[in-house]
Amino acid sequence: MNRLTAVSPAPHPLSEDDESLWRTATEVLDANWRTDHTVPSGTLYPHQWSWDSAFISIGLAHIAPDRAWRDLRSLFEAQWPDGRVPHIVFDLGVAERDYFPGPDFWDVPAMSGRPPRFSTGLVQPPAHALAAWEVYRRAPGDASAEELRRLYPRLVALQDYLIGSRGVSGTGLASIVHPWESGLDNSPSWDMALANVTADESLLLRYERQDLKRAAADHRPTNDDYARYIAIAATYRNGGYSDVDLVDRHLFVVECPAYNSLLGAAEHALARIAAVVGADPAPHRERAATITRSIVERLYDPESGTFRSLDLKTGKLSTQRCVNGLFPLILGDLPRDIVAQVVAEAESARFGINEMMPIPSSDRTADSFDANRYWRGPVWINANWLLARGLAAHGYAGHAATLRTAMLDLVRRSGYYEYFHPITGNGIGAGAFSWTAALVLDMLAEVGPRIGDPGTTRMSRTR
Ligand code: 2M8
Repeated sequence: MNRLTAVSPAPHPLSEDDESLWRTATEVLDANWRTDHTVPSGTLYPHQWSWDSAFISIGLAHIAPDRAWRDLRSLFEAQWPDGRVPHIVFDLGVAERDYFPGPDFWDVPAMSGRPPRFSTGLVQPPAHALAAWEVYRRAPGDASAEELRRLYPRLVALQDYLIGSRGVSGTGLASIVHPWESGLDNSPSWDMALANVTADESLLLRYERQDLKRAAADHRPTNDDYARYIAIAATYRNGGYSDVDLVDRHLFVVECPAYNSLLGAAEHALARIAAVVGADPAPHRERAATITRSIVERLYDPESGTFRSLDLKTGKLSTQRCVNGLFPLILGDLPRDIVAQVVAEAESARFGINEMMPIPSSDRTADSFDANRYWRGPVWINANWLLARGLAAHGYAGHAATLRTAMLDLVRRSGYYEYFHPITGNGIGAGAFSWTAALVLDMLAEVGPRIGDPGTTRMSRTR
């Protein structure tokens, strides 16, 4: 495997502590590089994951732009003819027993020159257009412009798939058909919809969980939830991954505010990319405006001043307040009065922006809050990095800086963990986790207190 021969320097002088953080983050990404992509973790996640690659590429742009583009390219080489970009691209050299559900479970047919079983049939949050734009801004030049030109039609095809085939409500929003598609897999945001899915735990006798061999059971989803995940995935697979009549035929069909915020952010990014590659930005701007409008009309609950997920099978908004409800902050065109409500929610005791700890994945005061179990309470760096960007873009530079300080302190103290205990700050899940390292690099590279106001200020590079 290629190794980065030397650690690329930060774009500006760092303190001794930060210099060491920069070096160790680089080492994590280097160790997790596999020929043409980065794995999220060498132990728990030995394949390529879709939205992980987006965050990872943003960090790689600072130290190895060629790898950043290669990572994104590898992922999009696995794009299906219908435009979907799979949530996992399998490394067929990795043994089936090393990750469940692996290639045999998903049983995807050969397509686009790919061998059978090369991926799952699910998608993940469309963070890639945003990532491609951010990589380009961090590593500008002809080579990056050429990469953007190559990726642009593929990024558009992904949006077309999500807004078309997954646009069940016809409002410009995309539905997810599995909690894994949200990336916030085990969030309480899905509890109401999952309660209507019956699954027999005996499924877990047929299909053996591998995650519990590598992570503590009380940090991972319960068997009950896992059986439901398997049942939902098997239904989609048995239907040939068809998106026809989803609401009637499928067990889980939900509109998520985080997913759709990234869908909208992708259109904003595509408008900028279009301007570079000589395409028309106007349709992207129109789509972005529609998505923001629909998120507000459909997923905002004015009484609580929060965004929730919407179960399309029952027509009900989830009652749970989770970090996905804060994600619309990443939309620059979110109406100001609603921004203020979401910021109030982020400041409240439920999420509590403060210098000691980044924002937890779920409402600290709710019965469903679980400080250890993933996406039900712990702190995740990718969510906080996105929220910090959104806060900065809406003029809350102080909050953005507070989050940035809290994230860097947490990682300095505990290491590059997958997620963190929201009270003690202890690392949980996989160590040496790629997107944590990548986003630390990005935060260290940033000049001044702002976290990447999209489209305006950014670091000045001296390298
Ligand atoms: C987690 O999800 C995978 C399934 O996709 C798992 O639990 O096995 C989530 O945190 C997801 O957001 C992430 O992309 C993935 C790999 O880091 O792990």
